[in-house]
Parts: sequence; C-alpha cells; structure tokens
Amino acid sequence: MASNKSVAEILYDIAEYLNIDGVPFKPRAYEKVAETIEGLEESVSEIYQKGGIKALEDIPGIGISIAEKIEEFIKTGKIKYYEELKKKMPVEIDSLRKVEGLGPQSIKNLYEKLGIRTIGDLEKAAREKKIRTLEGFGEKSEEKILKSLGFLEKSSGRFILGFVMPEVEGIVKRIHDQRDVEKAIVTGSVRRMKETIGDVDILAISKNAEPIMNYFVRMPEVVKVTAHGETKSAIKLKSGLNVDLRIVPKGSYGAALNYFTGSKAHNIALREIAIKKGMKLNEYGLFKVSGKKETFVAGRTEEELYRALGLQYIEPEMREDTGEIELARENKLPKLIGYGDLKGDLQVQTNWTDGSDSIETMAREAVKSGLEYIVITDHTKRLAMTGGLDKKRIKKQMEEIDKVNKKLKSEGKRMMVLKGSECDILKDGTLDLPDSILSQLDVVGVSVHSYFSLSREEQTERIKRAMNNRNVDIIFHPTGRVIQKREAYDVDMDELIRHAKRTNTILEIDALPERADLKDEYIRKCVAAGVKMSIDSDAHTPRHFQILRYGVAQARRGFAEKKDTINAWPLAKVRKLLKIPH
Ligand code: DGT
Ligand code: CA
Ligand code: CA
Ligand code: ZN
Repeated sequence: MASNKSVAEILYDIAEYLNIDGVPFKPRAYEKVAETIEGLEESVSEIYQKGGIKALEDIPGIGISIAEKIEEFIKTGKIKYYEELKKKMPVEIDSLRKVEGLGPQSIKNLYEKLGIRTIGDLEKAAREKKIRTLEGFGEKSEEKILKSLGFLEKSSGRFILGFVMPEVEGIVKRIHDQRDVEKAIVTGSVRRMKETIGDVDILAISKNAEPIMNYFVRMPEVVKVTAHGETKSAIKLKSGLNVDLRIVPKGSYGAALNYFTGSKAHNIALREIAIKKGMKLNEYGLFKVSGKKETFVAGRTEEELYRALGLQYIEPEMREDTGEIELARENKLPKLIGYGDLKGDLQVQTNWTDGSDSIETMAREAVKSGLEYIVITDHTKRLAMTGGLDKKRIKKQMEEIDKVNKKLKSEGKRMMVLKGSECDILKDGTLDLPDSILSQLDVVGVSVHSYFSLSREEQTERIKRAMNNRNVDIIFHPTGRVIQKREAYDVDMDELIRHAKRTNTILEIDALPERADLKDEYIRKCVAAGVKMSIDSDAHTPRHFQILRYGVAQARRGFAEKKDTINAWPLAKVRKLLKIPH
C-alpha cells in the first residue's frame, strides 16, 4: 500500500520537474496537493480503497488530473507522467533539490552542461572546480554547494521531530490498543521534544509481553527486525525510523520511564544524587543499599522517584542537565508554559502571498485550533517569488481584514484578526515598506530573507538597525536556520538579545519543525534577560496551526513560562504591550 509520504514525495518530484521545464502554475498545484497529503490523518490508499477516485477528488485541492495520477500510483506503484518527465532529464531530483542554493534552473544547467545526475556527480564536479566555469555559477556558489553537501551528510540519520511525530504517535496508539497493554508511551528524545531525534524509544506496561512483541515486529511498515525479545524489540520502518519497544512490569514503570527518557546526562546526575544518599538508581527503581541488602524505595511513578531524591518533579523537556537539577533541589523550577496555553498566533501567511488560503479561512481555522487572535503577516515586495505586498496592496489587505473582522463579529465568533506584515529587512537594515505604512499596522514583524552571508558584524548591525525602527515589534525566525538544510547566518545573538531588551523588541520562536528558531539555548538567554518572545506557527496553510505545539515544546526546553511568551497572554494585554489601538 502506498504511504502518504511516498505519494507526497512523487508529487513533489513532479512539481520540481515542471519547475525545471519552466511550466507556470502547475508546479504549485502539485506541491499544494503534496502538502495536503502529507498532512492527512487518514491514509490516501485507504481513502481510495473505500471511495475510489471520487473520494480522492473530494480531498480539498485535488482535481481530476492529479487524482488520476494518485490512483495510478496506488494501483501500480508508478506514474507514467513522472516516468516521462524523468526520461527527459534522468537526474536524482529528490536529493538534488535538497542542496542549498540549487534551484530548478541550476539543476537543469548542471545536467545539460556537465551531465550531473546525482549528489555524487555534483560533489565530484565541485571538487574538480568544474562548476565555477558554468555561466551563472562562480567560485562562491561552488563553495556553497560543497558546504551544503557536507551539511547534508553530517545531519543525515537524524529526523526532524515534527516530521516524524504523527508516525510515532500512530505507532504508540496501536501498541496501546493491543490486548493486555496497560500503558504505552514514547520516551527518549521524542518525549523530551528535542528538535531532531536519532531513534524512537517506546515503553509499555504489560503482564503479557509476548503477543505485543509479536505484533510490534510484524507491523506492516516494518522493513527490518533487529531484535525480538520478551522485554525488548527493535525494528526499522519503511520511513527509515528505528523504533525500540521495551515492556516492563507496573512496579518499575516510573523508574523505566525515567531511565529511557534520559537524557543520558540527566540520568547520570540523578544517579550521583542517589549514590550520595546511600541509594542505587537504575531502570528498575531506587533502592536503599545496606550491605548486600537492597530495599525498594521508589519507582512506580516518576513523581515518587524525584520526591525520594529530594527534587521537584522535572518536566521531560528540561532534562538535559543544564541546570534543571539544581533548580529542582532548591524548589525553584520555572512553571513552564503549557501545550494548551496559546491564545494567539503572530505570524500567519495567506493567499495574498505564498499561503494557500484566504484571510477569512485562516481566521476560521485558527478558531478551531483554539486561538482567539491572529496577525496576518504576508511577505513584502522584496520577496518577489511569493508575490510580496507593496504599499498599495497592503492597504487593500487592511481593508479586507476590517471586513473579515466585521463578519466574524456578526457571527459571534471569538476571533480578532490583526493587521501585520512579515516585512523584509533589506541589506542595510532598512525595511521593505515605508514607515508611513508600518505605523498603520497593528504588529510589524521583520525578517532576514537575503544576504545570509554578511559578516557577523554587518549582520548584527543590520538587524539592530531594524530593531531601532520604532514601528518594529518582532524579529521573525531570528537566526534564519533551516535544520538539515541551511545553517543560521552568522550573528551575535547575545548582542541581539541585549538590543531586544533595550528596544523592547520581541524575538520569535518560529514553530515550523525545520526552523525551531529561536532554539532552546537562546530562549534560555531571553528568559534570563527578560526579553519577551512569541511562539508562532509561520502558517502557510491551516494545518500549520497544529505545529504550534513544537514551538511550545521549544519554549519549554528553553525554560519559558507564560509570562515570557506574549501570545499566551490575552489580547488586551498584548494590545497594551504592543500599543495596538482598539
Ligand atoms: P536520540 O535517540 O539520539 O535522539 O537520543 P535519546 O536521548 O533518545 O537516546 P537513546 O535512544 O540512545 O536512549 C534513550 C534513553 O536511554 C536515553 O535518553 C537515556 C537512556 N540511556 C541510553 N543509554 C544510556 C547509558 O549508557 N546510560 C544512561 N544513564 N542512560 C542511557
Ligand atoms: Ca532515542
Ligand atoms: Ca534508542
Ligand atoms: Zn511565506
């Protein structure tokens, strides 16, 4: 059966081929469908099996022509149309398009001029300094390609949390639903909500492990069984994920949960505390040791375990041994922001630029996600490829927002749409819209989308200059990194945090799983400096509101409380802070 991911991937590849051919509009249509399918809860194959091609067409955004291709893929594992595109240009499109700095046009050029088909060909040509000889490429772009290739290699093997979480949660649920399973929970770095994870560690309680282990190693998506035992099994899935399952008896559940949640550094620190107290801590429990005798002290729950060690309960996201144990000992742990605490979203794109839906649709979907206010922040004209807004169009958009608010209000909906922008910071730190416009907006977010390779001093000065503009409220995705794809630009974050404090600028925690920007370390610094943050979805489509949880996770890993993250505040309080008129 074709997985949603495999369907999405082939559609992305088609889009990329069409881009290379310079076909207008169509690539975006394929991309949109691919995005939709990636986000579906149900399996497309099942949808198709139940309702045929009609059911596929009922999925929003899918027309007959793409529906037929999906049908063909489900039935035959192939799409002829794709095979033909591939024949015309037999390159490894899916891996090449992940190389930073390689657009569709360059892929075409590299193939036609140098016969480059694979990442291997690309690396060889770059090392032999052949790429710089091509028109449109230079020494710089050649270096960039080599750098990006190294980066791809280094980061391979780890998975971005938000990309694999739906698959992980599906598996945990299926194990949970087996007979005689009392509990099933994910542990390890996934439970700590680390931005990337190496593998998945699942823990279950049961008195009857054998049938559960048998189920686990025979799940349809398993491609390899690396261990199959009574208490531990390990598998590899089609998606490449490695998953471990451990089954423990009820009495040591807390201790096992604690042990397998880690981190390793946190565990080691806990064990040292136990030793100092004349006790022993392992995955079976905490034991009092006297001579050869060991008596069970705690371990049924994590709460009881931490208590017995003389510590406050420590939330998984904080367990990295970066100061949480000392705070827990002094009863000074922060009261972390909770997953249900967000009331607003301060970065939302619409179909006025590169988002998929209208202002009204995004607002209505935000209500469904439990939000009470959103800020519409479409791109500005410097980002031409997104159809960025100029002065005239953003004024039009403001009128449209007024209309939407009126309509929602008349229906008694509890939702306020605020006027904003994701305004480009130009090379010199000036902004892509004039102050006369910015001053009319409720919330001005600014971001760097160009000149990533300025020197540290220049980049820092550039962003500080943007912060100096009194209309600017927020710096969006402040370091610009895209995990496994693009490193952060070189910038003095400590200085930016100090300057944010001086200028009352908010720094964003962009929740897109591949951004997670700010990262936990910088969030800690903002908390310490009293710099406020906002956790935004950077939504380009309604389902992106669901990823806000990864932003909250990052905030929790950074020890942030509600007071630190302004969109956990009610609108009235945000209005006051940002001086938004009623
Ligand atoms: P990952 O998978 O690389 O993202 O990171 P983790 O933290 O999930 O690490 P993993 O899967 O190797 O092990 C899961 C947990 O098991 C880990 O967080 C702590 C515990 N653990 C594993 N090996 C050791 C060890 O040698 N000593 C201690 N104290 N704990 C360990
Ligand atoms: Ca793990
Ligand atoms: Ca593991
Ligand atoms: Zn965008």
